[in-house]
Amino acid sequence: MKKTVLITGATSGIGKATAQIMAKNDYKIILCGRRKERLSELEKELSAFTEVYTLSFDVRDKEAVFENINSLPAEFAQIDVLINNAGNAHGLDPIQNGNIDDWDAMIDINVKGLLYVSKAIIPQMIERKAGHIINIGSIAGKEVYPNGNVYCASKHAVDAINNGMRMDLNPYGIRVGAIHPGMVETEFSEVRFKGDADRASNVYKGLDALQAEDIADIIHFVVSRKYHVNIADLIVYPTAQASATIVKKNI
Ligand code: NDP
Ligand code: 8X3
Repeated sequence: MKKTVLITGATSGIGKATAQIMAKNDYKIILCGRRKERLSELEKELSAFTEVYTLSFDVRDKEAVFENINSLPAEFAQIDVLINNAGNAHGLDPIQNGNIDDWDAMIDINVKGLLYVSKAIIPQMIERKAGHIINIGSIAGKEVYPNGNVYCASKHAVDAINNGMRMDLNPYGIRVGAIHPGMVETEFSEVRFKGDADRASNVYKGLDALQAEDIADIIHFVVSRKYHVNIADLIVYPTAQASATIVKKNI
């Protein structure tokens, strides 16, 4: 029987690429995100390969999270794999200049949103004593870099939640693991710099950054291991990057 995977943040970047690879590998897909038009475009594309369902909600809105996940039709109601991917950085400023709305967004989306979605899905995994949760962290959850302050804090929280989840769900045979990418060329920097496309593209200039498909490929690898194999924590850099602040650029 086909397994069902729910992906948050499937409208772009890592989430979208993950949906594409999982659809081609015989998983049923639930695509989540706020941008409805992108959800329906991707639904159309992926329906050539598998069954697809879309849910449009903001992960910050806890009622909407529960309502949407509880509204899934029977054919999609059993979620075998949850990919907690929705998230972004908002701003890159020293703490003393930080924008409080940016702080709220990062804590509310990257941390609380991930918790709400998990809370809505974990009970059914506990009942079945099976399931797989993949949390998309970041190297920002393993180290702190200048001006990264609150984004780094949000991803350190994801790292802690990932480890805590794995411990608490261990009695139920549920797999839990995190993937922590370095620089991936997606819309991430455009969001971080509030639509400043030049500043965003500069981040990836002069190096072979990771592409969303590289991380999607790894997510597929992690999910498709034999069930007794749980990849718990994985850091993935582009070869040109050695840490958040050490990047070899040819410019
Ligand atoms: P993108 O900006 O391309 O994608 C972010 C996704 O998150 C979008 O699909 C967006 O959908 C969704 N999202 C954002 N806010 C919300 C919200 N409030 N409610 C629901 N969905 C939301 O970035 P990436 O693909 O790069 O980012 C995916 C994950 O990877 C994030 O958690 C990010 O922190 C992490 N990451 C990224 C790295 C990078 O260098 N790119 C490196 C390390 C980690 P929509 O706007 O339609 O709601
Ligand atoms: C995204 C990578 O280096 O901007 O999480 O924190 S970084």
